Amino acid sequence: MRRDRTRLWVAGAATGAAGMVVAQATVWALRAEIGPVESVAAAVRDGTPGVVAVRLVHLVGHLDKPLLVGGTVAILLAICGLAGALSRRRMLYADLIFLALAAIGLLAIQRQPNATVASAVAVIAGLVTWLLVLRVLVRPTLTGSQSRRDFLLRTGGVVVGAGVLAVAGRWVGRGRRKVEQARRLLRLPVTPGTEPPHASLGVRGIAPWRTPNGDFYRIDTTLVPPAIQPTDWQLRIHGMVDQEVTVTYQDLVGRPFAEGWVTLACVSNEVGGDLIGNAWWSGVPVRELLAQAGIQQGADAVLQTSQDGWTCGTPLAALTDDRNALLAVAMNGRPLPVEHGFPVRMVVPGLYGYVSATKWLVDLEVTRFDEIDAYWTKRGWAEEGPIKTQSRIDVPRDDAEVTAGPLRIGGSAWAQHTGIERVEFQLDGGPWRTADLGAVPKGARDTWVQWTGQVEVGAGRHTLVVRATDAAGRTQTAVRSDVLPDGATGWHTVTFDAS
Ligand SMILES: Nc1nc2c(c(=O)[nH]1)N[C@H]1C(S)=C(S)[C@@H](COP(=O)(O)O)O[C@H]1N2
Ligand SMILES: [Mo]
Repeated sequence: MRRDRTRLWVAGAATGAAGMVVAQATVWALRAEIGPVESVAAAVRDGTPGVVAVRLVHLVGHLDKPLLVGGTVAILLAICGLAGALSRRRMLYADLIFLALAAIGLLAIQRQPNATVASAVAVIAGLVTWLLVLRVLVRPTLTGSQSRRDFLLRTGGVVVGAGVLAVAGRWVGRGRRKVEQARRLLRLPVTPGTEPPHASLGVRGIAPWRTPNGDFYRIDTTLVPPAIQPTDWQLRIHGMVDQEVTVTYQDLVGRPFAEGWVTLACVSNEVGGDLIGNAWWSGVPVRELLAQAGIQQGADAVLQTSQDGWTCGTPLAALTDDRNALLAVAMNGRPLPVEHGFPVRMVVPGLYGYVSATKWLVDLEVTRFDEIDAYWTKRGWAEEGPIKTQSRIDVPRDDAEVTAGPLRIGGSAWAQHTGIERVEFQLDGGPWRTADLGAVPKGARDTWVQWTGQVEVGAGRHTLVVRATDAAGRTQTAVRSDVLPDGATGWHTVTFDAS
């Protein structure tokens, strides 16, 4: 009896481990950036009261990450052990625990900005593993006479199987190595871009003015980012044109380049959100290629298609006017990272990514809006997606605890392709005050701008609001609207405590 009970706990924990390994193997195989275990650990971290977290970090120093993940895994294993034990009463109880854990995993993933469908697929793979493996491990114990040898064999088999899968997952992910290699060996006629003086105000906690490639937000529908060799890449331009044009990578990088600072933003960026980044992009102005093809009367749109079949419709005018919409091959002076569209993507100043920023771009069809139905517009998002003017408070963070007295505040504001004229902030419903603005490149209107200000805060709870006015004199609306169908509006507000 006691022996059976122990076996059920062990079987539950082994099942738990197998599911987590399968989930992680899926993350590796699909090259997802973040998996369920990490996401749950992050949720635990964010859910830990600030004081406790700070204390912990001070106690354990840079060991906080492994401890956090290790601790989370240990707790999960214990819960899985409990599921094993409960399976004696009813298998359903165990299944419900696994379902609940999977639901927590999905919720945790969903709050990670760099999570993709692949992260969710990993949860499902883990859940299926849990449901199946538990049955394999506990059935014999539950139905009575099981030898110690049989129990050890089954449990051992599951552990070994999971290990093999983990190795296989990493190996499959490595299949993309060759493209990474080709990418590293490329020498492109690009410059790294120099951040203009005073673009960064040097306030701790404000997102850096230039977003490093590794920190740049990533949004796409792909499970596995397409791995395209530059030598295999071609772009076809067709539709309402005088003559079809096909360009190879070599042909493209042999043309005159243009470079510039452009801040990309996602339409699903909530007010105050971080689905936005600023980079120095290098490539060939797409209008040159469109001109070469010869655009016919009546066209007003370009349907862009990526190698994995994602599509978006872009106003023809935005690709042909003087804003330098680019067939970009480099980001911050480096060949595009695979996740950001290697070898070629589109970058159009002023438009949300979902209507313009096609990664792994392979096809441009000159057409009319009334003849196309692109990926996101089919799903209820607006046909046209100009980026809305927004401002964000980066310091203090929402719910922060600060020292009473003078407080430096700041953040970023953007009105791509119009430019920011003014940023104002308001503390505790008092008068609006004008913020100091960082510099932007000369004549540029396509990047965000940093803002900062100084306030005096007494002990207690405070509310800080920010709003921006664009170069055309339009102040962003206070009316809160959802990201669907064409981008969020409203003033970013944070509350914090001073003591
Ligand atoms: N091929 C492809 N390109 C795509 C997408 C996609 O799903 N597939 N998503 C778009 C969206 S919604 C955004 S916001 C930007 C994000 O670009 P990033 O991942 O480089 O930040 O890419 C755009 N380009
Ligand atoms: Mo997006």
